Amino acid sequence: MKKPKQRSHDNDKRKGGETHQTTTSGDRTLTTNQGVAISDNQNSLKSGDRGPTLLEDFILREKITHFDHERIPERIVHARGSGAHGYFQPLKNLSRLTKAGFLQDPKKPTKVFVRFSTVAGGAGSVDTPRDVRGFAVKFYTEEGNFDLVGNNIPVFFIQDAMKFPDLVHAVKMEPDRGFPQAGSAHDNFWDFVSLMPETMHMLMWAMSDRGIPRSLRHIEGFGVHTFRLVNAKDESTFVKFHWRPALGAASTLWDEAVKIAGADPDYQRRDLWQSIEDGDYPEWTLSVQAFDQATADKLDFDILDPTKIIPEEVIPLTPIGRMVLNENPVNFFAETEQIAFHPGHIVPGIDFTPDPLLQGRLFSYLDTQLSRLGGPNFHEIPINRPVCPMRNFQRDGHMRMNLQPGRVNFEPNSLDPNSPRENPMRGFASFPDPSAGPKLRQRPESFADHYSQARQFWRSMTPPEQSHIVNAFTFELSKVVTPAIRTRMLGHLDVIEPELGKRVAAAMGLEGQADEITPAVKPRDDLEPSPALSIIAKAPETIKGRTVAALVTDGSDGAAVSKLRQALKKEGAQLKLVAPKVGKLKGNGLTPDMQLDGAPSVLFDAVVALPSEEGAEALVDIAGAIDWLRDANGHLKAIGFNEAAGPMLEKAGITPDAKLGIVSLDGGRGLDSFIAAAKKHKIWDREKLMHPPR
Ligand code: HDD
Repeated sequence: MKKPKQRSHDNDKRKGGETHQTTTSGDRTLTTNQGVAISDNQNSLKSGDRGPTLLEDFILREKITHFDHERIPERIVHARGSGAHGYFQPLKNLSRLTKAGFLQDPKKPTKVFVRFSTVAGGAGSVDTPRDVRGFAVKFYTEEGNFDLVGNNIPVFFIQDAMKFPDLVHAVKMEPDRGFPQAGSAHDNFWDFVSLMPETMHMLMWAMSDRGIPRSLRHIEGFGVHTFRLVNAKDESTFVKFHWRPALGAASTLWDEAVKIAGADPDYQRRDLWQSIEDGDYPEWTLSVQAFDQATADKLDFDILDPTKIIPEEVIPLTPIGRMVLNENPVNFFAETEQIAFHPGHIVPGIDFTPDPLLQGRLFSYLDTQLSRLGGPNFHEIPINRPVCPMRNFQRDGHMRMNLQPGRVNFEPNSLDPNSPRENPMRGFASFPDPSAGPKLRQRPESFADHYSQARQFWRSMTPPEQSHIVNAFTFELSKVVTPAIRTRMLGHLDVIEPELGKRVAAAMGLEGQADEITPAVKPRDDLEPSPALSIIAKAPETIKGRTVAALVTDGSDGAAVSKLRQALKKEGAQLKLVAPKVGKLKGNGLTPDMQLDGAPSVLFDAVVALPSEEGAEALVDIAGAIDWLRDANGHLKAIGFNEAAGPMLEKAGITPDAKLGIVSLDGGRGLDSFIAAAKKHKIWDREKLMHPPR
């Protein structure tokens, strides 16, 4: 059921656009930016109809000048992103933990805008590279904007902001050749990380299935750093923030991700957009791991170290709120591109810790907006404006929009008793963090263990997930051409877990060639695996929000199609019809949604082949149709079929086996068992047969 639409900046956006047109002439006449009505938008002003264009043509010059400046610098990282509006609602009153106003009343929603992103690629890069996903949420609270600028991985590559430019230079395209785009499989990245043991834990996450999520609706999100919540009594509690998707986390396979990149470079942006258009709103629960100083002191790592997690089994998650994304942007540039996130945008009741990575971020984000958005007034762009009053004595600068009346632009003043004043009662007061010490450039000893949690991550994975990690390292390191980088990295993998190192070395044909790496701190062998880190172990059996495709032809059984459609709808999934031609089919009146060449099976979660006998006879000779099934099989998807599809399956090398999710729909319970198989998302037992672990 569609929820009532809530949106931020309604007035700004809609009225802004319309005022311009209606006040000009009350009609829809096209005008210049100065409001002058335009009589001809097709031809420039020339001297004679074949003559040279006149410099006088102020309309042409205004239009072209504006066009020439349409792009702004893309984000140095996280350039490729997709956003949506929505709302956040606390699950209960959280005054025990925090005085933040938006976390008090479970009946009161707060508007949000979320931007998801990949990190390495440019703004026009594809959606499905192996990469970290950014998960940035702006809460428009009545006490100011709060930005939770996180990722879909709970740890970071580095421990100190000083290394961030090096990390980003290393991962992005190499500066001489301008490639690879949106990919970490190159020498620069692996050279850097193999010289920085603190990256090992995050590398395990990035090489795991987390790096290739099924969709943005299927990612978890993390605030990464330890933050503080502060209540009205000024008591502080440490927290780690976690987002959990209502649909559960899910991933693609690497071969699938690679093929999706070609089939639909906008796969994840389109999925987010379409699900919101369909009223199937993406939803997450916000949870915290809350703990006090005494608990922090007992942990075997430093809570200020952003390369460490606190396993959920040690400190469980407490759900505190729910976020629903229910409205697409009106304009991609104005909203998704111009939104400016900053971890320093916080509100009373939330505070920082001295995590050295967070501390550096507190400088970087404000600074980057100055060059990206052109000046210090980006907070006046509608998507960035707080919903609460905003008043101070900051003045002027590029693109100042607000009219600031009066002669008084300073404080203290006696000239205007109504001008803004500081407010010790309500104003933001930093928690008096007691940490201090001598001035030095030094990493604390408590940050020195770089391998124990990487090992714990490996041991927390199911066997298929471990195989995927082996394959990902093998792929990436095989793309590296400098032998010394490969063997150095193999040395690290040996330290993380000898089995991992051996398997990757064997897969690369480099057995026994790993460098000897001596860790600063011997990795622990006694950390309990954390099942919560595995996507597969906790995957819900559901097809809610998923898309199933049926391959149909002229003469396909229309009744079977509508039965399938109904059954999927009941489960919250949808059916797309794929056919050799896009026009209405003969003999059944079905209208295909997509044509076969533009709808490879990688774009769907499960597939069904329902051709007529004649249709199947024609398709059996079409490579695209056979690949459609072959890929679905290789990508471990549930496959349903009718009797007519038999020869196609045979040609694709697929043996029907209901236990492996290859199910005939002809029998009485065929449809039920197909849906049961599709709910598994991937049939992992099939993987062992098709892609034996390396
Ligand atoms: Fe960052 C953007 C997340 C460390 C500097 N970062 C950016 C975005 C996300 C993150 C999600 C995109 C926001 C958007 O959609 O506009 N960054 C993280 C996380 C980090 C992290 C989870 C570690 C825990 N970042 C980090 C460091 C620095 C930066 C250490 C610099 C010292 N990040 C930036 C930036 C960006 C950015 C250069 C680029 C565009 C922007 O800020 O607005 O300032």
